[in-house]
Amino acid sequence: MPFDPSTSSIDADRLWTDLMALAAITEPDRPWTRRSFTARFVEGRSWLNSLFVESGLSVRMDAGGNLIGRLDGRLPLPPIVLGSHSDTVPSGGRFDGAAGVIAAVEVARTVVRSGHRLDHPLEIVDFLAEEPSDYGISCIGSRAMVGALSSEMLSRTNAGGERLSDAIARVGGAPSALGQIVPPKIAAYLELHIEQGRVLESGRFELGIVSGIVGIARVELIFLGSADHAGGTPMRLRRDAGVAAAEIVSWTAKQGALQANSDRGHFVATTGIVEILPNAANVVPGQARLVLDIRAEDNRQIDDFILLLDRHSLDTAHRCGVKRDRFTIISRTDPTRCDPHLRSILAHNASKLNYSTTELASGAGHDAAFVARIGRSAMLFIPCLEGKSHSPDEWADPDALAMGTATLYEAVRDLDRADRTN
Ligand code: HGY
Ligand code: MN
Ligand code: MN
Repeated sequence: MPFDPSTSSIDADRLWTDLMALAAITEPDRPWTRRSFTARFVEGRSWLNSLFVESGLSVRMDAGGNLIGRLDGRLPLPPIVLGSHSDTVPSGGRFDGAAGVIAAVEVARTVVRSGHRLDHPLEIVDFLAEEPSDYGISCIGSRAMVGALSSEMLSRTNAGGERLSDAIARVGGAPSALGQIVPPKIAAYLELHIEQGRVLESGRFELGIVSGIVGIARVELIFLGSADHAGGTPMRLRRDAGVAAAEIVSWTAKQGALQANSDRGHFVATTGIVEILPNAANVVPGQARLVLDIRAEDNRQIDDFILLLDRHSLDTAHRCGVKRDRFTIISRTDPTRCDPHLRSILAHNASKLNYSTTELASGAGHDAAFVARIGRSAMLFIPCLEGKSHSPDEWADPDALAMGTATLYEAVRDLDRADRTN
C-alpha cells in the first residue's frame, strides 16, 4: 500500500530528497562510500550539521565524536533520542544508517512545524563510525557515549599508524575527556533502520518491530607457512598458508549452517576478510590473515562456535604444516533485547496508522545495542529490496521510509505524553 500523506504530517518528499542528497556525498568512484574518519565522511557531517540547524535544532559534538541536534522540551526531562549513523561500508548503500538519521531529522522538523513543543527534549544523534572502522572497531560513537570505549580501543591504530583517539579528535570529538564523562540520562532511544534481511519483504509486512539485536564476535586468525616458488616447490614439500585459510573459510560456512539450523535462534558466521601474502600467482602463500564475523541471539552459541573454531584451526594448521600465529577475538558485543514498552509503543502507533507489522530479530549490529546500556532502546525496521544491504544495490521504497518515519513521529508523541515522569 502506498504511503497516504493525509494520514501523517511528515513531509515524505522532503525526507526522500534529503536522503538522496546525503547519498550523493560519496567517493565518486565507489558509490556509495562514506567511510568513517575520511574527508568524505567529514563532508557528510558538515552537510548534516547544516540540515540540523536549518531544522531548528541546536547542534553539538560530544566527546565521542557523535553529532547531536537538540530541540528543547517544555519540561526539564531527559531527552527522547532518535538516531543512527551516516558512515558506510566500502561500496555500501544509501540507506544503511543514513535512513535512520534523516528520518529522525524529519520527526524533529514535524514537531517544529506542528507548533506543539514536546515536554521532553528531543535529540537526534548521528553516531560516529557504526560500521567496522579501519581501527578494527565498530559502534565507536555509541560505545563512547555509554562509557564502553576502553583506553585499549582508543590506542588501536589504522594501517597508517593513526591512533583511534587522534582520529576521534580529528573529526571533532574530545577523547581525553572520555574517561571522565558520565553517560547521559535518556528517556528512550528509537532507531529506524532498513532490515538488511528478507523477513518483511517475504512476509509482505510494512514495518518490523525489532525483538532483539544479535551479539557479534569478530575473530582474527593468522597462519604462517613458507613463501616458495610455485614452479619449483613439490606439492609434498609446501607449507601453504593459503590452503589452511581456504579450509577455514569452507569449515566456517559448513559449521555456520549447522548452527543456524539448531533451534537456538538467529545464527550466522562469515569469513569477511581473507588476505594472503605475497598474493602473487607464482608464489606459494607464506601468510594468510582471516577475520571472521560470528553472530547469534544466544551468547553461548557464539562461545561454543569460537571453541570449535579454535580447535579446528589448530588441527588445520598442523595438517597443512603451517603455524597458527594468531587467534584473537578483536571485538565482542553481547546480544541485546529491545525494550518491551517501546516495542509496544511502536507496534501500537504502526497499527494506528494501519501499517502491518511483525516482530523479528536483527541479524545486523546497531548503535541501539550500546544505547540499551544507558536506557530503554528499541528499533523499527523498514523493508529493503531482496534484503540486500552493504551493497550499491541496497534499496528501500520511498513509501516504506515515509511509513516508518510517520510511525516514529507518532511513537515520539505517544512516549512524550505517557512518560512525563521519565
Ligand atoms: O555489520 C553490521 O551488522 C552493521 O551493519 N554494521
Ligand atoms: Mn551496516
Ligand atoms: Mn547500520
